[in-house]
Amino acid sequence: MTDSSTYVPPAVWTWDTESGGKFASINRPIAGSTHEKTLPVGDHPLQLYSLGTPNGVKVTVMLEELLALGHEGAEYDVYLINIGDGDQFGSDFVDINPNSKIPALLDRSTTPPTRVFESGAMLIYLAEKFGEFYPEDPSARAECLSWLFWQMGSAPYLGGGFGHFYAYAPEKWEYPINRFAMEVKRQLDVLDKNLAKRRFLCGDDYTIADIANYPWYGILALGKLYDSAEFLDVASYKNVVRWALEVKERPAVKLGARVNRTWGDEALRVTERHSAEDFK
Ligand SMILES: N[C@@H](CCC(=O)N[C@@H](CS)C(=O)NCC(=O)O)C(=O)O
Repeated sequence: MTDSSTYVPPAVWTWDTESGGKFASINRPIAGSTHEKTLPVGDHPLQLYSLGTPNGVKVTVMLEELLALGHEGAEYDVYLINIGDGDQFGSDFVDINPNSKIPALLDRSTTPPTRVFESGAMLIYLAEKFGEFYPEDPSARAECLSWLFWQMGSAPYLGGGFGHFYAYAPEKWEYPINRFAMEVKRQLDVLDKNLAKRRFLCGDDYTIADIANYPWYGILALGKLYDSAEFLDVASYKNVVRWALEVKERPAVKLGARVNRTWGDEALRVTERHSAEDFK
């Protein structure tokens, strides 16, 4: 790779260099499948293909929350998609998610089956399908959607920006780390100021906005993302920490966070989930 101080972009970018960094081997500039691959299908209406990253956990937490409320229709099979091995480029997966990223959801209770890609779209789909964690009043719903879409728009700066350059890039470059640390601290302050006035992101009730934000900003505030707690001084965002500590204790959050985990405490990993028995 060219030194950043001497690099002059060519007139037309070409895909001919190894960028380095943790995910270099799976990144490519084209869409579509690379190989034929049939996905497994279980007995339940909802089939999820995912991995236990923050975007994947949003959906498994939502499903566990729905099951905790007694919605049997929320029973799901979830299969592991190993993005390091390129499973997201298999033909069946790309049919569900043309964007080749986990999570991907297929609802087989409809005819034809309904595909859903983008974790935020899945939260809204499930919230509407089961009538939970989503305010009915249009103004309250708009506030909930605002914080949900805030997360969808903001987290790429945290993950793809700050996390990439602080934790995964092949070298530490001051310019991008400064730029994204500044933005992530601003985002934490946005949340902190909101949570100074509210118990949950949209008010008194726990909603899909909390479910979407917790695996990113809650985990960050609890000092468990990118080993960055001291660098970002996350403890100073006291309202975010208070909110994260409350959400963390929800039984469904604990269960959902274990699903599709292939790292961390082995005793807690549930690499595939087909029923509540899998947690035992
Ligand atoms: N906006 C998408 C982001 C999904 C996403 O970035 N997934 C990552 C893992 S957290 C992924 O599958 N990466 C594989 C790749 O980029 O090839 C969502 O929220 O569903």
